[in-house]
Amino acid sequence: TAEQQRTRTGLDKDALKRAYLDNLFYLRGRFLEVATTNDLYMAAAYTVRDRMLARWIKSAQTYKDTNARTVCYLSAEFLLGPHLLNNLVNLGITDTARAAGEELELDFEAIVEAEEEPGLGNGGLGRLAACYMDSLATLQIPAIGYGIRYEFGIFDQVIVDGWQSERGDTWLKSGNPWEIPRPKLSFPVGFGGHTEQYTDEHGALRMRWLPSMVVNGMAYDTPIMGYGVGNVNLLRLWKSEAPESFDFQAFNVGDYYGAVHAKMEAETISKVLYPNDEPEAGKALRLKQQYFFVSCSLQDMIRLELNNAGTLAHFHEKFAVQLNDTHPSLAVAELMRLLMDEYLMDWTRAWEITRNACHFTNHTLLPEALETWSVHLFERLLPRHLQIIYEINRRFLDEVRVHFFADEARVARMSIIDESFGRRIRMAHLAAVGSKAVNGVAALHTDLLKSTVMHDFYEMWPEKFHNVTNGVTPRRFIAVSNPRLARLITEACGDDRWLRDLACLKQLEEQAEDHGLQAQWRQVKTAAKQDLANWLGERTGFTPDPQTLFDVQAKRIHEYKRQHLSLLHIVWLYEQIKQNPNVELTPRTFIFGGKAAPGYFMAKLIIKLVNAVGEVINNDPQVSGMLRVVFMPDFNVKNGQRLYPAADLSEQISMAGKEASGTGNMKFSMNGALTIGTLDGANVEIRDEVGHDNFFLFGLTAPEVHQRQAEGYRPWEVYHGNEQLKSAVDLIASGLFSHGDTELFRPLTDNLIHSDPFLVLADFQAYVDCQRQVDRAYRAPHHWDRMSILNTARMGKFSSDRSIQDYAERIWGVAPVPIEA
Ligand code: 26V
Repeated sequence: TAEQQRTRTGLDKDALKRAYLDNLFYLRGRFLEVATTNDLYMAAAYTVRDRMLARWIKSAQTYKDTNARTVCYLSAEFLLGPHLLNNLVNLGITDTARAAGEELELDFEAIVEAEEEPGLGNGGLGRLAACYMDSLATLQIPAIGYGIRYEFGIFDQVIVDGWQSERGDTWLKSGNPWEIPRPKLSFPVGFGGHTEQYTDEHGALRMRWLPSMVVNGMAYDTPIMGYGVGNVNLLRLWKSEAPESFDFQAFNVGDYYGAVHAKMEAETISKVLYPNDEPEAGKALRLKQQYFFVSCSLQDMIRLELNNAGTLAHFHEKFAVQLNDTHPSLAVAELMRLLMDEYLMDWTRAWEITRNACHFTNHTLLPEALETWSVHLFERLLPRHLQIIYEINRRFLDEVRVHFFADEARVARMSIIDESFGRRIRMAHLAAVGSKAVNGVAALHTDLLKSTVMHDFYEMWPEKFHNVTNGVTPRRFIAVSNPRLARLITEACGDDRWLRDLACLKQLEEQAEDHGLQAQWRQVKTAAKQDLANWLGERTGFTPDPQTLFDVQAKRIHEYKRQHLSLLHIVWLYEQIKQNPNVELTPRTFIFGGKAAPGYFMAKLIIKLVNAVGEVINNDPQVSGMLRVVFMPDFNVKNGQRLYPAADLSEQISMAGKEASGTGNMKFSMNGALTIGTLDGANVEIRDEVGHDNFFLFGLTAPEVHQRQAEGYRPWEVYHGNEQLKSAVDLIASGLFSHGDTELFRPLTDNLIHSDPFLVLADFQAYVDCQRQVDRAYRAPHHWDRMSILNTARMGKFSSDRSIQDYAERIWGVAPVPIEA
């Protein structure tokens, strides 16, 4: 049985082969000859998972024994992306697994492709959580990610007649081999009902909450493997279920349909991921989701601490709770409730623990994105929490009154309750008051946070505010997605230390001018472009030419991100070529990707315009070889991994002051794309790192934007004052891209001319001029290759390892607990 054991854990080729056939037979009931692609994938997944389990158990045991402080990352979203190849890379057995596959005559790539990714997030915020889980494990920091196991993640996007159409995501339909259900690990979560006061056995007045409905949260555990270490951390996602007793009771009184209905209602809570970027998602179900996962997670932490220490007095020393935006900010009220109502602690001690356990990250300054919930809804759903929030607020506002002596205007601004239109709870205020630290996600964003939306809080508690610039994991976004580049970097650096310590990439700098490296660098890029071209050809019917410059904008579709600024440039280019077929231009392929929130009309119209412009341009023989436009459908983690390696130019063109950080910008740059961008979010820091000469900067700065708007911005004056801009806008309105329909794109062009809230027209000329410089630079290949190499070489700062190191030292005060590989 030592031999059997090795079949489960051995990392050599023969062990992998034996394990694979074993799993295929015993877990899927198949021989190779009759297995479906899904069977082949599942057997591979189980084979890899087996190799993580012993390390997972050992990690959990060691963490428990050492009593180390554990990071609990609370996030409504984890946008993990496919596990299989990532886990192979982190285990360090990709080549062995490929060789084992070959000997079994398996199609390794097809098996990797077969995985349906868990899309449990919208975009940047959810993907950041996933990168941070990877880095926490890699840095050997004990951590648990807590979230929701949505049955339906982000919708699949299909393009029908140029329009986005949404298809339900069915990531669980063929089974999820990475998760382990824990039916016995579940917690009750109440909703509704009322509260009552009572006197406990010591004569103290206490509150109890008698909810009208209770659901159970059941744990599903996924191992998160660190790179090159033995540490495996835990991602624990909660699924809502009806308590068994519930339907039984109803069944006994004969209300069978009532019972089924109650069960359905309970299961609805974790059914579907909401778009986070659509205003007016203020639905009760969303608040229920937030409370549901926060309560389960805190109950779980309390269980762990009571098992270990037998008391909750040191809860905050044991756990560093990180609130990923305001979605989990109810944790502040829920931890207070649990400590006081369930564990009979007094207010002062409970507040001390809460305020020292929680930390809050803000991810956006957009006013319409700042979460508030009506007091009304709270009264109905969470009456006890409302009381607690009132009491937190009462005590807090008294502090404000003393601190800013007799400044009632300030009190009103800072209150957790917004009294202006209907009473609403400001979740960011609750999170800030109840946390030890508040952080923004890029230097500029943190500065703006301190000077605008959280200015009063910053003045009251300057020491509470921190900046932690976002980062992304080089394991997934270089090693997994761009193996050719990874190999070349390792060769050029002499070893693969850079994958653990991205600052090592600096070594590439001295070779940036080396024509030998440059040639290889270009080959790697061209091969990735060819791969992408083939994929796009299969999916869209249009195969781009890898010899053209690949100009890519991939991110959620949003007006503030200004995909339409790029479109105006494309239309302008088209006019130039039509007017003068000999105009000197660098042949380009513009590639767009991104989902629009299902209810966001303008974003959907932008997608339609990309496709409409593409249809006309791509079919115009006069511009063939010069200009192409393609929309990559269903941009998600998996498709992102095809895009980042293939980009020559990365578009990061949001209106300055609007993009909190951006993280796609980092993924592109790591893969050797140059950036054209505004001084927004992390672009500012990327430009400082890669060198100002290696970054194409344009556009108004955040203070200039502010000033323009304060003066009264009049886009129609810009429109009438710039002939080229006017003709580009007019061309869109003319019907050229809409089969003569002059109404279709009118909402977009009218909005630009008459309102233009994101200063697209104001930045148009600067953008076009900057793109001309890009054109010129691309025509000098050695110069371009050098800049490309320098971009990759100087991306050390943007590894999520650095971000997590910052959090660990400056915010959480946690130390590594090494587990041997
Ligand atoms: C929410 C809303 C709601 C109302 C309509 C407009 C709107 C726009 C965006 C959002 C998203 C808010 C949270 C979020 O996803 N922020 C993103 O977080 C990333 C990770 O920190 C960061 O890189 C992105 O810049 C930031 O937009």
